[in-house]
Amino acid sequence: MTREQRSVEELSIWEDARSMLRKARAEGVETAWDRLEQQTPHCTFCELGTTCRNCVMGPCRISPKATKSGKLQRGVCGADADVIVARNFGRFIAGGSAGHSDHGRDLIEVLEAIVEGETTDYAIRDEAKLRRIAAELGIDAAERPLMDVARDLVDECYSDFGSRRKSVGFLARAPEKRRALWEKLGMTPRGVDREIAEMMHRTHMGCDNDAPNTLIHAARCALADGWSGSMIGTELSDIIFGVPTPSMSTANLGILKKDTVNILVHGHNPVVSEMILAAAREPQLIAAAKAHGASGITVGGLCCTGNELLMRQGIPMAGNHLMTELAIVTGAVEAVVVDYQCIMPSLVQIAGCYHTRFITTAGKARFTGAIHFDIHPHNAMEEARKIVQMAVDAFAERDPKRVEIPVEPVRIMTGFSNEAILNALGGSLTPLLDAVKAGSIRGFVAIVGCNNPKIQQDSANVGLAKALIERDIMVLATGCVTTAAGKAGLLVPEAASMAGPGLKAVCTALGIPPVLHMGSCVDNSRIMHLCGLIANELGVDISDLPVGASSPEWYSEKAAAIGMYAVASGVYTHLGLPPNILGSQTVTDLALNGLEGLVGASFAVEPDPLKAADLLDARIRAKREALGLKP
Ligand code: BF8
Ligand code: SF4
Repeated sequence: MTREQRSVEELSIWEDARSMLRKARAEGVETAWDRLEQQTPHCTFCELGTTCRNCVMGPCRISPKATKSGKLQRGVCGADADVIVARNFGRFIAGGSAGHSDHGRDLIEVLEAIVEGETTDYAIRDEAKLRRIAAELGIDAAERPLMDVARDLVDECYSDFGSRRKSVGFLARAPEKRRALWEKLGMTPRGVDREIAEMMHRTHMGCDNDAPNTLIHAARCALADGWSGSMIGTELSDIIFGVPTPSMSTANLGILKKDTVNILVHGHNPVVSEMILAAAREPQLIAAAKAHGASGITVGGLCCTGNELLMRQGIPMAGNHLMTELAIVTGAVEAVVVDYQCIMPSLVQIAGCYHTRFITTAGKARFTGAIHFDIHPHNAMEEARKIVQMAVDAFAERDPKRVEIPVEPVRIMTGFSNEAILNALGGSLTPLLDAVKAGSIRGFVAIVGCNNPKIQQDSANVGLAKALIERDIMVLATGCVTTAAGKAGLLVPEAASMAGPGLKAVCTALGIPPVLHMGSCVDNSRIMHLCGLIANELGVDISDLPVGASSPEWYSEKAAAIGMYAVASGVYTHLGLPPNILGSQTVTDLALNGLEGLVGASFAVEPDPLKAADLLDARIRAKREALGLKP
């Protein structure tokens, strides 16, 4: 099937993944790992970032070596490697920022539909949070009718996407020092769509031909994502679906049940998946499942929409990015219902090898060969019921001989929103900061992001998390790292036994895990907000805090945008593999070193998770010493 097939043990650290890879191979089902082998070796120019397709005088590619005449190569227009790499990276960041932020905008549209009475399927579940967020953004929120306040909040959020502002609304959450620095550097994000559009403009032929200047705008574009587009996504999701609170759930492919109708929700936005879950809990659909011989309906999560429902509703998690294909290979999935982002097009073909219905729901994310339901706020519940009924009907076609559910699920704890963390601490950050000052918690590292078939699945995600907690560094997990940490047993209070003595004592006292699940990838905005709160409490900048970020197995444009806004916010950020920038010495130097002088943080690239733990540890040690704390 492939040129040099690697053993399943080399591809993933998990038994559920390995079993399903064996089954996929036996049944002739192609996976991302097979396609990676077909695509290897990759184009060197593309890996280095030195190809340009921005106009039809090209495409052009720049060799890292000088030409025979000794001159450095340039594109037809005269762009050199620095310009081409910076332009490509800028567009990459704009792509990621657009993804998160357009997701945020969809939440504004749902809130608007609630306010305008266009839907009864959605409601404002957390009125107090709505009033609190509105007041934070300068809206008179105290005595007025709820819908009037909500209407103003809708307007306020839409305005963050436009061109009329000097800075986005939630930027006030960042420390004053940081905002002054952004202003000085020309990095203050003014409007989400504006910064994304300006990045497309700057990277047209004949515009921004100064690599550092392009990268400054890439940072501004990413900051618009982290402090506005994503932040709006998180805050409005909490208002509409509820603020997450700690609860227990389970993870891995063992959450699929032989005797239930199994529906997996995949993608990012809770707008559709919340409705699927609500429909699947309705008595008449459960009765329909029973009429087909099933004992009920299981709704399991994949990727970030799974995280959203895990955080708020405690649904079980079937897996992360590289488990999405393998979940279908169990032969026990009646339907995969998707919205958008990170959904491999291959799922259509794999679903076609089984009885699985592959169902799309967003006009902006159609898949040829899929069954499509066009879901909007006004018809969401009605369509969700039809989808669940379709899954129930598919149960009759399940072939028990092809069903293999390889493992038993493991327990996980979830739901650590900032509100929940503050609540667990008795309403103030003081106990947490006291633990940091005393050195029981030496610092915090957010481990975020994806799987990438170039890396043994979850080896780096889990390896880094374990190495950090051993050193009394608390880990905050979002996105696809969640299921990785959960499967490794790190998301339960008992995992405190794997932590260093200080962190173990804190976790035991509070009854929390040493790795806290804080949500989906847009919820990295919760972590930015928390950094702002802690820095303000201590009267310092975010770059002074003993914190770090890491994306050990990242793959996506969105992960790059997250890394960029973390660094631009002052958080030292580790990546397990480099972006496609190595063809430019200027851009590479800036990312790995130069940004430190500008924004007080930089990227570090290190494939080995233990060496990455050393880098993050050294950073935390230095920041603690600078704050006058024992390292
Ligand atoms: O936004 S972690 S593989 S699912 S990009 Fe995608 Fe990466 Fe998963 Fe969520 Ni985030
Ligand atoms: Fe080539 Fe310049 Fe056109 Fe890019 S913009 S394809 S480098 S001519």
